[in-house]
Amino acid sequence: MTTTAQEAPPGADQARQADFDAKVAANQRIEPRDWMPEGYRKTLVRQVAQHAHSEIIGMQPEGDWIASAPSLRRKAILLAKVQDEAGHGLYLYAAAETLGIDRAELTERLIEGRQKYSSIFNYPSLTYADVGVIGWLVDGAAICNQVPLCRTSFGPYARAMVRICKEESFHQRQGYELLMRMMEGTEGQRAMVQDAVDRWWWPSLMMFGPPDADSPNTQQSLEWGIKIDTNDALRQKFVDMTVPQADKLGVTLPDSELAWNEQSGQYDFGEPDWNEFKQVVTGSGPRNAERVARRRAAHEKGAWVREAATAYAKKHQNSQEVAA
Ligand code: FAQ
Repeated sequence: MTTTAQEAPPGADQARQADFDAKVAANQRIEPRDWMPEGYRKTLVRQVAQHAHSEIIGMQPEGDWIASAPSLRRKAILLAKVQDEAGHGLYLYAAAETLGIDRAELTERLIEGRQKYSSIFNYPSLTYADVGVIGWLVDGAAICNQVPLCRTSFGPYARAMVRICKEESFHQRQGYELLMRMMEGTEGQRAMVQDAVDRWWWPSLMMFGPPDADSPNTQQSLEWGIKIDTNDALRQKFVDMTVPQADKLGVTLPDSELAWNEQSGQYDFGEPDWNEFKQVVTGSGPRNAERVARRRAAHEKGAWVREAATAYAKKHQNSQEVAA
């Protein structure tokens, strides 16, 4: 039997699989042109797309405050942060495109509710203190989750993460600095900060995903080197990092079970409301409908820009062909 150029010779799949496994075991990067198992590709498309969508939808809760930021300085900082988030979304869509899926298709999946984005962005930002708390807690959780992903096995995703993490770290500091200033202010400002912390603490813990025992993807993703740590391990790391920061800030974290455990050398903490998490992830959170509707409206409003850019690119290509 002969084989065509497209067909792999017998045994080739096992050889490719062995090569892939060896690269992952040696912590080498898998690159877009390398052979990869279909499940690996699909898992990455799901995770990277969900991550990209989160950055883009994540522009909304803070973006709501750009027009009413309390000073020119705060407005400039917030504008820069929200623009960074757009940039993160674009790096991540570009990383997903190297897996053979178009950004336009991923956007369709998002606005049709076929793909998820982070649960955290389905909560409202009610006061300006929320801007600080999103920077401190939400970006703080994002950093805990994403620093290990700089070592994820898929090259384009890992490289995007390096740049994103640098910017997230600035984001977290700006949030903490804003809260420090508010805590030095009036009684009313301190109460605003505490109220925002009370509302965002538990949703921030949910960002890390379901408990390991209920996480269908973790085991396989760890084996493929897509994930480096489990959801629970990262949640614990976040709590241990954040409690001393809360003390320094002078706020109380809304968890009566939070206590230092001498034996484990970590903080014990309470269980998030996983029923609420399920509701939010399946589309029934406080702001799901509004977030997706706004993204859809922005996409429809931008149709003429995409059409014009495509027409321009085509014209440019045609004139180059004529000149050649
Ligand atoms: N929200 O089996 P697992 C940011 C889904 S970026 C919604 O544990 P996995 C920056 C999960 O997709 C924030 N869905 O899943 C910023 C899966 O769905 P399926 C985003 C969630 O993938 C800051 C199902 O549940 N970061 O914040 C969530 O192994 C400030 C089962 O879960 C990333 O995306 C959730 N929280 O682990 C921007 C980081 N958790 O299978 C603006 C990269 C789980 O039904 C302002 N992603 N699900 O389709 C990851 O590390 C992982 O995907 C996890 C979930 C850890 C999120």
